[in-house]
Amino acid sequence: MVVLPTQAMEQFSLVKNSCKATTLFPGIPLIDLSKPDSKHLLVKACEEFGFFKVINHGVPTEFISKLESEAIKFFSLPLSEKEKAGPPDPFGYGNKMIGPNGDVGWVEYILLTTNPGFNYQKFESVFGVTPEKFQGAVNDYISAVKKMACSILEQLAEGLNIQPKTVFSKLLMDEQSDSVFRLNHYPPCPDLQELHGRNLIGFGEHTDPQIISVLRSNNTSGLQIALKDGSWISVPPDQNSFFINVGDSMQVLTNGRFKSVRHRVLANSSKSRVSMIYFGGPPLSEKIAPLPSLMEGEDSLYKEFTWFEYKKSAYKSRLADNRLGLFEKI
Ligand code: GA4
Repeated sequence: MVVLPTQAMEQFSLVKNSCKATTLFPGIPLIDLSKPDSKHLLVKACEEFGFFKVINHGVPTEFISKLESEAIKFFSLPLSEKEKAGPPDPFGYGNKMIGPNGDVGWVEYILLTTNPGFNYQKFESVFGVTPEKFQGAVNDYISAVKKMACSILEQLAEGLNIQPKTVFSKLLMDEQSDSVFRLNHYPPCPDLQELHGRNLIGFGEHTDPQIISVLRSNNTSGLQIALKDGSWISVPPDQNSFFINVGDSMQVLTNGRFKSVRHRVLANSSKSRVSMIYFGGPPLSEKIAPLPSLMEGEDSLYKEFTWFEYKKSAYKSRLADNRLGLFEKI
């Protein structure tokens, strides 16, 4: 067994083992998107957890497995090769360092923008002269997942009784939508036994700044979400389903009715975890403010801001910060 020197372990965050990654929580809302009553269940899940799992999602299995195998191929390359596709500034390959402000995790990743004109040149040296296979797998996957995200957003608008039903989905459908895509690889950490009842952080606790995030992972556990009382629960992995997170912008659009969920990933001692996440965001110039039809005489809980302003401020923050705090009215 390779034993990491204590010094090397010290740069990573450890958390008390109050909730083992292996003690899985059975109560995550499960929503069948093919059922006619799903809109009400979606609203309830966004209010209670800001998190839920969907089945009968319509994303072809072939797109998922193609992208997963491309991702595994990439992450299996020698570090020196992968680094040719880095650093993530903000797009590209990253290893252990997350964001620009000193966060670290037991993770390596690829961050991409979903903009149609994105230049895959950085990946050329890694995938050969033509990175088309990787690019094709990413594009097929993103289009299918975006379609599902938009259908969920339309059902949410219907469930909330707001019109038009495209109020949320049009933000992702816009050509200028500022959405991001992330492939994460959490290598197994064999030395976890040495941590005396503590867990090693793969990806530190945070909320997602965007509107909605769509996550799919292989069958390795690690993802945890925080409940309203602040306790952490482990999400049972399910490689055939998608997990949906409410993001900060959605919390604002609904004036706090939907909660942006705090989540994190713990490292696993024996299994490697691979996840793929689509973060659906609005155009940079979009004003993010509670929808008037949801206010019913209430005051807005937030100062008005554009997505550009929120993003700028997010990139100055640490992962665990409460980014919406700066925009709350007192
Ligand atoms: C969290 C959600 C997405 O993974 C991400 C992350 C981004 C990054 O990894 O570059 C951020 C983080 C995320 C929020 C605060 C800033 C920016 C790291 C960080 C410390 C891609 C995103 O959009 O915001």
